[in-house]
Amino acid sequence: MQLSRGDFPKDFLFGVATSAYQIEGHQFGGAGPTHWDSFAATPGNVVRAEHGARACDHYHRWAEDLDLVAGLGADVYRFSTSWARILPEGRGQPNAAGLDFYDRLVDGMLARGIKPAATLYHWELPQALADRGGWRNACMPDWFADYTHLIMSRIGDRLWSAAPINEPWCVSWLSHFDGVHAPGMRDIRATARAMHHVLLSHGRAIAVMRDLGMQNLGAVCNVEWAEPASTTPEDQAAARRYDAIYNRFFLDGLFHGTYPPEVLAGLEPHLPKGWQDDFTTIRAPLDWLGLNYYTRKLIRHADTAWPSYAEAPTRLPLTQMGWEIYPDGLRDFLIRTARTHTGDLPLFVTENGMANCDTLAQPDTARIAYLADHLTAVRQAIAAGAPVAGYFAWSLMDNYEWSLGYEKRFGLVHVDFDRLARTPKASYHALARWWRG
Ligand code: IFM
Repeated sequence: MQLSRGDFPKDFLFGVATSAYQIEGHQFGGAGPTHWDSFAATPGNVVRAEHGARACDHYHRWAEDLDLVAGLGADVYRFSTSWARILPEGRGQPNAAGLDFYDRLVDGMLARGIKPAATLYHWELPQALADRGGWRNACMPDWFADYTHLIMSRIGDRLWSAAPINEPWCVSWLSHFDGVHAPGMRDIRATARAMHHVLLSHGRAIAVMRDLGMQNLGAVCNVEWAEPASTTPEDQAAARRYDAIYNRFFLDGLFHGTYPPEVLAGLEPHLPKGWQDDFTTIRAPLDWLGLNYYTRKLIRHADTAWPSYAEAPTRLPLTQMGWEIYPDGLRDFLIRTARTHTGDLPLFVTENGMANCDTLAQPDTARIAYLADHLTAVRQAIAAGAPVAGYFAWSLMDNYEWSLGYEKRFGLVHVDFDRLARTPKASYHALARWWRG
């Protein structure tokens, strides 16, 4: 399928996204230890115990990588700053080399005509803060606000946009309830506190950035379309609980100043005292909302403790992650979110893409089809009235896929992790044709 810029509204923006720990090479440049380093060093947590010490060595190869972004014809580059690179202990003494690195990176984008879109936290919590309870600790919003002030005083004047926290569900639920990401906890109380503190930290960071005079501030939530596996009332209620935990908890907090009753049924006893008083901060007005969308889940009732749901098998094709390919979910999410939460606020698809068993010998035609189908879903959402203003492909290049290590390849650019050579895939060339056309 051929797509082009002309298929989208006049000012629609196209971009690619990455994150610090997944590409930079955390051992370089004086960054401090993070909870991902300890998580990965613990046997059984990460495939082959792989970690982000070298990753794609973007720390040294950033100029070549920004040339690749420019070569795509991208308007915007969504990157993240690493808290532990800027403040190796999480607080206190900054790492001058870390601040300098992000200065160079932002200037490098501007020099190539690329708009810099920063995210302040994409998961590499400084270990010193993890030692103090991490996202469970009620001091996190203060610490996050201090970190925000430090880095944004340095680069905030040149950013096109900024968002505090990538994917609050992953930071809290996936990491403290499912135990799949660092810190690998499975504890309902830790989960409730992390979920609330993540949103409160978001609100504090927005306030800090507004005080610095920054504009175009947003939030980035990952969303998953949930459908009941059958028409039974039990399965329907299970799908609603899944949707409430995964999607609506964060959107309701940010835009309605409430939490869904389905979530409070399980988490309310574990939320920090006085949580109801924090919504003025959490609901700080935003300039846009970003949705990261990859897949849908079919959900059935399970006879377990709350939240009493389980995933049901699907018959649709899967990506290398085992995720169902379901572009309609992106269309429906964009339409639903505008209707239920954001109204006229601009929406961005801040991540979308697929992992594929890519080799240099084969063109990644499956990824080209995935991207075309999801961009078509975006067009359908726009036609239905959703104010979608941009789309970011995940990811610029193959990188560290967290607990799944380096074998899940999401990149438009192939990375040979021995030689660190970058080779644009067929999907890179297809996007470049569409975005330049
Ligand atoms: O690689 C991740 C990214 O860090 C956050 N969003 C989902 C991607 C694919 O799993």
